[in-house]
Amino acid sequence: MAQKEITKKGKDTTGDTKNLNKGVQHSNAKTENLAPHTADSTGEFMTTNTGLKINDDQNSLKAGDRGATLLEDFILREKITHFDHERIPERVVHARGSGAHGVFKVYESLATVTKALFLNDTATETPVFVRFSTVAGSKGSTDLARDVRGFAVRFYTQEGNFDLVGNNMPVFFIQDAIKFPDLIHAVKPEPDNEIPQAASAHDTFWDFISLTPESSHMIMWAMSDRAIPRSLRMMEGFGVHTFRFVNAQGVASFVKFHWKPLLGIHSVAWSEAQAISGKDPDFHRRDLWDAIDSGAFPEWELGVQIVPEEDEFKFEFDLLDPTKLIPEELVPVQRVGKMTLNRNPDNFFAETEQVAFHLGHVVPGIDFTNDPLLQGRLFSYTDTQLTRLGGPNFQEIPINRPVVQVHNNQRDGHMRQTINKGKTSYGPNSIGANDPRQATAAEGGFVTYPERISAGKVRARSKSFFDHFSQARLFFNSQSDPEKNHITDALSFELGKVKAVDIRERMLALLAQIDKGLAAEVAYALGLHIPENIGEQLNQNIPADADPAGYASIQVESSLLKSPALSMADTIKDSIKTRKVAILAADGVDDKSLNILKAAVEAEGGVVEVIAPRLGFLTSVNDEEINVDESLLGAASVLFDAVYVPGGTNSVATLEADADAVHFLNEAFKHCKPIAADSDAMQVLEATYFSKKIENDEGVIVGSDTDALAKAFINAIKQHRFWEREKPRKIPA
Ligand code: HDE
Repeated sequence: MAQKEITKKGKDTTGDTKNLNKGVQHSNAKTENLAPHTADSTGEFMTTNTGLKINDDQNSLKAGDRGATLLEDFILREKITHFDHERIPERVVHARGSGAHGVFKVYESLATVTKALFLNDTATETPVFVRFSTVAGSKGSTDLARDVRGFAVRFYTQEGNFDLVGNNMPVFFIQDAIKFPDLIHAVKPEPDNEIPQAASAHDTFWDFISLTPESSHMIMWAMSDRAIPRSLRMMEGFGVHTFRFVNAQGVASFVKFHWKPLLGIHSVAWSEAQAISGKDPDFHRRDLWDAIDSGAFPEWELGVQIVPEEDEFKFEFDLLDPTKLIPEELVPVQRVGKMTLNRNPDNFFAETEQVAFHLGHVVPGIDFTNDPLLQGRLFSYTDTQLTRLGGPNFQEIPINRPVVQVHNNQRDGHMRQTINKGKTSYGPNSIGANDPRQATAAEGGFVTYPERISAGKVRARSKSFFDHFSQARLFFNSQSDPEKNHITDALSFELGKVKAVDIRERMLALLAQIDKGLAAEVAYALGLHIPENIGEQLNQNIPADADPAGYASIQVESSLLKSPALSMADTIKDSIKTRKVAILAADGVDDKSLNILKAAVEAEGGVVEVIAPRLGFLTSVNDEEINVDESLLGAASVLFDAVYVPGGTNSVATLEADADAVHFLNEAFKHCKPIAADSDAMQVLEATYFSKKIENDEGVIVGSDTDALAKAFINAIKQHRFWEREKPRKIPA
């Protein structure tokens, strides 16, 4: 697809100025496909929905200027009626989301394993639309809830839409779709009082989890820092289920999908997440929007783990079990292509809200497995859109339309858009020459992989799904010490909010099955003891219908003790692109040191904001005017990745005496962020509680040579956080 570059002003080379937000953008098959459905009112007259020009949209039609209002006023009625029906039901899960457009390109042909054309042709740039989401909260809830993140990608391929509807964690809470409504009812706000919003820290969630040992592995992920990402751009994505690739010869293999962020995987601290939720509940949405708007396009590499069909039973776990991952040390992740998000939506509702993903949207070369969670999802996604989008024609909404033509004998229904010509809407037919016709596999028709199945009908769980703890333990053992501490703290926080002591105790028994040390630390925080005879306790407490096989205490040891790929401590740390740096300053600031550091950070792709006691301009020691981006009143350290204090006698004296400036630094220190200061600004650091520790503290850099200081500071920002600072475990702010 030829690329048309569009300039900052939103003009492309053909002079079309419609519907483009800022930033350099590219046209592709999907932007062209959306174009006829977009509208731009710039310079246009206002009209009714029938196209009648409106003369007065501010006053209703009245009998005399003091009323009453006349029923005749069709303009008033149309405007109010449309408004009355503006809302549609939010998604039952993943209600809160943020979307973006982009493109995907495969590095090398994957034809040996899949015939999917978009994975075969290195010249094809496939348009994508991505929606990231939290799971439990409502549409207006905070971005920083401790939660799983949805990571749904639609590829608009030349063979139809392919949706990879994944999460930022590679496993799931349950093994069978029939339990999904129970899981979601348990995590959503409690039904009597609708409390709490966007939080799992309450009785019904942990009641369900404590009775559902298969959730152990996912609980380790959900209580880890993965659940509080620094940015949607800094999360991994996973297809979760094992899918199937099929090549042109009909040979199948198993595949797990991954997304690897090129900025690395980073998180925030839990106390920081809670503060961000108050300071900027749209933190992730804004961060994604701003990055794309400024041209810092987020990128991920698509990864695949491929398992030949004959190796299906080679593993200690069942490939069909969605509570298990394939450790990367056993089957390496091959990076096969790159996705770049390069355009913000024009309209949130029309695109991000109305997009309807479905993992049943596949293309030839990609097929399903019998994972019982996957199988249930195949039903749910279309079904839910019928209520959410109001009928069976939701595929005709512009964001959902494929870039290829749609022809079939489906007709009518609410809000039908397509005007189908001809007399026939059935097949076989002779009147219409039997069109539209079916395609053979050679013509690109989708042919289901002919997997052999021979079995009796049963309502049962395979015994190969009964090991619930080995990978939970593998995950925990693979974490760095700070990551382990965060899991302990998260569990202590969450279970601390649970009122029923028996639920807390049952959770301790479950945790003890994963790691006794972890269970002991959480028990200490809760002021409880781990129940004795753990296995028996579990079996006694878990009702037979929750654990029909009595397998709650089955222990299997993974032969792999550690998987470094599971720890965020091992992520790439080579860039400060889009990281936000605060410079604290006041009148009399040394503009030289401020400007040198600012330029150095910006040269590496970082974003700098000057924060001062008041908005407007600062006057530097050399009488230079410096623009202030935020006042100390409006800013907060939790919205930044790092902080710098330049010199300048008056500036330093003002900041030292400003409680908000000192708090800013204390909080940045508490959240283990890099802090830099000019030697002349030592006074400000001395006003903080951490000043005594400066000498030994990694990530706190003081110096008078600004060039050298900037270099060290940039290296520190690349590290993201200095979690070791938490060793004493209690840092005030
Ligand atoms: Fe979903 N899920 N899910 N899910 N899911 C929905 O579909 C469902 C599951 C995921 O940004 C719903 O359009 C069932 C796993 C994402 O629009 C609904 C089961 C994974 C999104 C639904 C699961 C996901 C959804 C609600 C168990 C990771 C948001 C609105 C069998 C692999 C997509 C909608 C977007 C949304 C059902 C489990 C990911 C109700 C029944 C596992 C990212 O259909």
